[in-house]
Amino acid sequence: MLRPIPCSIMRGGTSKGLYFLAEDLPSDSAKRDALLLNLMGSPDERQIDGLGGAHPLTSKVAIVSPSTREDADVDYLFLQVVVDKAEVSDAQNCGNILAGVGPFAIEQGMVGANDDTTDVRIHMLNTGSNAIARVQTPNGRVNYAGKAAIDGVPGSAAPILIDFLDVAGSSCGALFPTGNAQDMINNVAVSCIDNGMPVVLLNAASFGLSGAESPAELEANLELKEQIEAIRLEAGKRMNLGDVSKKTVPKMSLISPALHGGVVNTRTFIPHRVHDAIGVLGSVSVATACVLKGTVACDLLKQEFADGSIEIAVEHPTGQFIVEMDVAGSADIRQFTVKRAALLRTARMLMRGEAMASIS
Ligand code: NQM
Repeated sequence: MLRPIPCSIMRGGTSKGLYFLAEDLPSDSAKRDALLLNLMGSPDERQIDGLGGAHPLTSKVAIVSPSTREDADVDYLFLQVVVDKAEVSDAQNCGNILAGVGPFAIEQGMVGANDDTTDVRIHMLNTGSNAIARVQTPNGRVNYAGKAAIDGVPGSAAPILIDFLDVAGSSCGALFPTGNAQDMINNVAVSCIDNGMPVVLLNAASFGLSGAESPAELEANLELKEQIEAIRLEAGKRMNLGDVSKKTVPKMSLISPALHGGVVNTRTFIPHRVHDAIGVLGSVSVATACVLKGTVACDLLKQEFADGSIEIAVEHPTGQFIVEMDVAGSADIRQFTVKRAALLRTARMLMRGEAMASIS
């Protein structure tokens, strides 16, 4: 028997996922995860018997509920459904899927819409941090059409402005969880940083790469993948994440000099496939490393940044990601604070209805 579950499918930024109200899913996490695996069609590389798109970027879930907190309207739990394994992970957050949470919450009547724009205050349960998403709501209805273009998505759509307020160290306990701007792991210089997403930055040149290789080329390089995974497993321990063999963090960003007028160029393992662009919070972490002394990014860029409001263009395989940050203190990792990180995303409601689960 098939069991209907109310569900929306949305594109959030450069990712796509299933959006649910928490009340429509089992409260027991083992039962919930079994249901999500079934709906997505995992484990199966093609996810042929489910709604997943056969890639980590299209095998994502947002679970939204009213918040009990004074400083938030809704709570958002992100779950990564692994494509080819029977695994569902809450160990990471996702800023792209976050872009759909504001519109979803308004569409579901959880947040009342204003006449022009509506700010949705979102508490991100994976990391215990907050974001504010500004959604366009002319005449009190969510508007998806508009002129904002983001690299990695064809066409344009209505802008959703997202402010992150307190994401530094939200997964690892500190912005630089190893206590250093730079460490050596397996004879490779790395910077381990968490400004909303745990990321290990590595210089592409350390692996004999230019940094301009395509995701497909990098994924086909098995020796490189093995080296990067070995560094990741050790970095995970040093970043207070424990055994990360079954976790999708930390992400591994290969950096190289910018090619198209940006600040830095990236290729990011998330962590086993290579991102076609770069994650939202992932790019906030990379951008932060760029402005701080002693990181592998700083060594590579040889560029100084001042206090105040700065914009960092992070290049990726399909374009650029602009991160705006209000920073204070100095470029020393011990005296530096990010007061706010802001960025632009778009989202689109693709389907609203019932997903049919083939387990009870
Ligand atoms: O870093 C992919 C994505 C992400 C995560 C990943 C993200 C973020 O693009 O906030 O958005 O790194 O797994 O959806």
